[in-house]
Amino acid sequence: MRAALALARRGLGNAWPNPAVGCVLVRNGQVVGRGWTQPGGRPHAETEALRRAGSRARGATAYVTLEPCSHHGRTPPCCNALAEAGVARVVMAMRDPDARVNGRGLAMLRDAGIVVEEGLLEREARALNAGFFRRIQSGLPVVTLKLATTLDGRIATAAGESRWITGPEARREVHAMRARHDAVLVGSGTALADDPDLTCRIPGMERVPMLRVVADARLRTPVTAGLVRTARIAPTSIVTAPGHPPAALAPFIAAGVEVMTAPAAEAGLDLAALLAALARRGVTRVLAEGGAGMAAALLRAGLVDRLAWFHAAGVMGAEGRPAAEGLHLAALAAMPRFRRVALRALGADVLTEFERIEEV
Ligand code: AOF
Ligand code: ZN
Repeated sequence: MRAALALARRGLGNAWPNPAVGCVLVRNGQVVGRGWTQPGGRPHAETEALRRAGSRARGATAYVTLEPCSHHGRTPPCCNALAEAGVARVVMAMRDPDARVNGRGLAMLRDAGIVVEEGLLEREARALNAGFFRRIQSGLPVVTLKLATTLDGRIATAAGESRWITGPEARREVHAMRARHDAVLVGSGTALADDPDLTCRIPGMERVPMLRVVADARLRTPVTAGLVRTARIAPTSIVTAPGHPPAALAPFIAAGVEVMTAPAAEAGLDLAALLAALARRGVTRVLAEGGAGMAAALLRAGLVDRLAWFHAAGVMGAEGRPAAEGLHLAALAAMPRFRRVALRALGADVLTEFERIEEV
């Protein structure tokens, strides 16, 4: 199951709207097939593993990180495929909460005479596809907020200079992080100031299904921005407030940008509504990359599930621009708090990862 989880991880950031599933087929103590959910969500992991195993799947045990599907989608259910291949036993980490499956897969396998066990490494499997489960259960994706700051939490000098605060190792890690997410989100201020690319440029890790999303209530993004000009190569969505005249949207649509709307809020857009719109589009994992207004708004709304904070060993002082602006804390008790889950040195920088502490 650990091997199946490692395979599943390969699908993070490109299996959406489907969960990233892994499958290992074992016969007589030997691995005879391995598979994971393919880009765009099909073929499923089990199909891939069975294809590789061929006739060696007969009598094998399938270790799957999620309950095999029982519904007819673009292809017949994985349960049928497992039964037809003669798989003798299926060990699944957990059930699939998708309403079309949710226990039906398990029943189908048992009806076919297959021995079924569930719950092996369930916690790990749940964490791996937290985004998919969140989308199914509450119509939102999970959100990682990425920040790259000085030791005193600054993201740019007073003059706006920010390239580069962190070194090449940290920046490469940001690219890898993008590849593991379904969508990368920035505010229009960042799109204007940095003209970022927001792709993963690590060879072999480019992710075509990844969405680049600009939250832009006032439609300030210039049509000449890189994100707009490259929209046909790497998909770009602009989420804006309703009510802009069609003529204002037309140049973006003509450039291949997907224009979505979300209700406006005091400063910008209602980010919960924006995230819900992305979830309806199939997005399960969002990497928010700034700027300071977006970071504060996400934190204030309690929408940050995970923090990825890169610290460069430098100091800018209070004149530098802060990482989160507009948090408006009423009291210390209201401060968003996180639990550290990982700590790593990257060149001269440090990456600390945190998880939200759920209120009890
Ligand atoms: C599996 N193995 O690798 C994945 C599964 O749209 P479809 O037909 O591809 O079905 C999508 C649903 O299948 C998805 O919502 C989830 O319940 C399940 N994903 N199932 O047996 C896989 N990715
Ligand atoms: Zn399936």
